[in-house]
Amino acid sequence: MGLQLAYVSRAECQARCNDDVLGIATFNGTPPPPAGAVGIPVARVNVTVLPHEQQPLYEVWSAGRPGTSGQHGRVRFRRTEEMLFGCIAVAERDIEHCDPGATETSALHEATAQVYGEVCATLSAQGYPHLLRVWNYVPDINRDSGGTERYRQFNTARQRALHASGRALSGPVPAASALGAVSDSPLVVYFLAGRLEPTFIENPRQVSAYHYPRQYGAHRPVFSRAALLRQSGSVTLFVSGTASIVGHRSLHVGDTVAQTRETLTNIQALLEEANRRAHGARFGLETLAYKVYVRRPADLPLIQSQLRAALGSAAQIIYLQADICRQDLLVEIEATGICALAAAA
Ligand code: 3EB
Repeated sequence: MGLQLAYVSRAECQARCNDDVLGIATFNGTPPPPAGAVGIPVARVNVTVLPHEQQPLYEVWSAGRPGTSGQHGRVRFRRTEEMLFGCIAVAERDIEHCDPGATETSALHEATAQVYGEVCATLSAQGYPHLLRVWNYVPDINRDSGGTERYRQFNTARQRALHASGRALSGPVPAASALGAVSDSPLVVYFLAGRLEPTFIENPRQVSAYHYPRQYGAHRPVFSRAALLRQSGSVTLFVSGTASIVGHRSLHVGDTVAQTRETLTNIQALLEEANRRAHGARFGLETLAYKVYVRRPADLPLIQSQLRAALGSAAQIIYLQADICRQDLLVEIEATGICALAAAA
């Protein structure tokens, strides 16, 4: 059995905590003690789970075989022969404290540079050169500071840090999500990396993010729309955070239902593209696991009813409240599909 993903409660997470777990992300949760005990990396993401009365959620990645844990700089990781899960958190507060005279770049810029520098250093030291999937949680992502939106500061620093580590800035770049986190929380990044190069997929309905025109920022966001990973027994599709963007423009400004539908149309188009290159695997909308980011909690029922209608009741879906990296976007959806292959494959 290969890579597996589950979104579960704390109790369920503890029940699943064994050697096979590669890494965990918690959303408004405290880390489960068994994970800490055996050195499983836990990314603590400071975003609210929806609906509000809902318990904390745990995103659990398992490898199907025992892993080995380690740490490189501030990156905590766990790896198998095929892949590595890692996470890092850096607080801007600590940066300001260390370097109060920094004027040329913001604390967020510096935190992002440190995070990406350490992630890339970890991957070269451990020998997992291919970043597959990255999750970025940036506190106050839409706030302006020094005349520039913080998401744009993050993009500038991410691009420079990847460049400084000798990495591509377009083409073979990881699938990703970048969302807001609660004010004053640290910048939290977690990721999956592999030994073998995945297939990166772009969306025929969208301009590649790494080719966005300059109106969205001086430095482009470095991510692919999806990554397709072939392993011994399975093919995994990592779908990046996807929103109501067609071409490079945000569509249906102010209309949550229409944005949700457009986002699903985008994911469907991406799936068709992925299926053409999926080495015999087949992905369908109803077979993915979804993480849905909702800007305004009051929109939850509208979004839920659209998704239930489109995906059926069996699909695994969790909802989080988060700011999305364009002010005019109200919903963003990421997804993961894991397709078992016949033993001969
Ligand atoms: C978009 O399509 C919406 O900066 O890493 C989605 C996924 C988005 C990843 C990132 C941003 C990122 O442009 C925003």
